[in-house]
Amino acid sequence: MKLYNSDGSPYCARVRYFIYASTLPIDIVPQDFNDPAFRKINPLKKVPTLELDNGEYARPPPARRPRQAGRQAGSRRTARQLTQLGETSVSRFLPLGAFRRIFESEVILEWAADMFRPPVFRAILPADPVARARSRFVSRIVDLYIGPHTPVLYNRFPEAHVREAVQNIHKYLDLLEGLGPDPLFTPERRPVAGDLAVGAFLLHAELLGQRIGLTPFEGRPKLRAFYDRLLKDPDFAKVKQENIDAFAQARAAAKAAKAAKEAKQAKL
Ligand SMILES: N[C@@H](CCC(=O)N[C@@H](CS)C(=O)NCC(=O)O)C(=O)O
Repeated sequence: MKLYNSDGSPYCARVRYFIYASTLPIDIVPQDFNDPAFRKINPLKKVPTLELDNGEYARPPPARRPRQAGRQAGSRRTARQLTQLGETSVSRFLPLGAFRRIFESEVILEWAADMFRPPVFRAILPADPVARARSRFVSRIVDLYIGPHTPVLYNRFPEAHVREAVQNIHKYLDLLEGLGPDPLFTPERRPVAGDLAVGAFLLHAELLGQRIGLTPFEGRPKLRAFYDRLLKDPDFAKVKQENIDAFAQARAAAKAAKAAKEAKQAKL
C-alpha cells in the first residue's frame, strides 16, 4: 500500500501517526498536491490519499463465537463459515477498481480500523459507543468548522478576512475546551482519531499562528494539558518534527525563489 503524503499537511499528520503506530508496510511517498497530474490519482487533488494493493491484504477472520446451546442446526452460521466469510472480504477477491484509492484522512483511518485489528493497526476509535461518537464529533468539529478557516495559517489574505477566520477558529477552540469534565484523552490510553484531529491542528496553530494572532492555548488550560500529553507520545513527536522540517524546507524554497526572481529583475 502507498500513502501519497505531504509532511507539512495536518491531515497527512493524522494518517502518518497511525501508520507509525501500526505494523503495516505502507510506503509513504511525497506528493506535490499542486501538481495538476495528481488529479488523476485523486479527483479532489488532495493529500492524504491511500492507494491499496489489489487483494494482498485480507481482512482478519472474525473472532470465533462459541456455539449457543439449544440453537437449531443450520439456523445461524458456524464459526467456520463466519471465518470463511471474513476471508472472502472485498479486498481479497473483488478487483478494487474504482475503490483502489481511499481519500480523506478520517475515511482512510476508519477504513484501516475496519480492515485491521490491533496490534497490526492500533485501535483508532474507543470501544465504548459514546466515547466513539465523541471522537467522531471532535474530528468533525476540526474538519467542518475549523479546517475551512485554516488557509489563513499558510497564505496571506486581507486583514479583515484573517480577523474573521481567527475569530471563528477561536470560537471552536473554546467549544473544544469546554467539552466537558473529561479530558479529550487520558494519559492511560493512547490517542484516538478525534484526539489526533485536534492535535494536528494545534501543532500547526502553535507553529504558524503567531503571525495572525491565533493563540490556541491562551485561556485554555485543558487544551494546553492535552497537547503537552500528546507531545510525550513518540509517534506524535515524530510527526511534529516532520512538520517543522517541512515548514523550514518550504520557507527556504520560497526564499530561494524570491532571490532568483530579484536577481532576474536586476539583470533586466
Ligand atoms: N478533508 C481532507 C483535507 C485534505 C487537504 O485539504 N489537504 C491539503 C493539504 S493540507 C491538500 O491536499 N490541498 C490541495 C488542494 O486542495 O488542492 C482530509 O481530511 O483529508
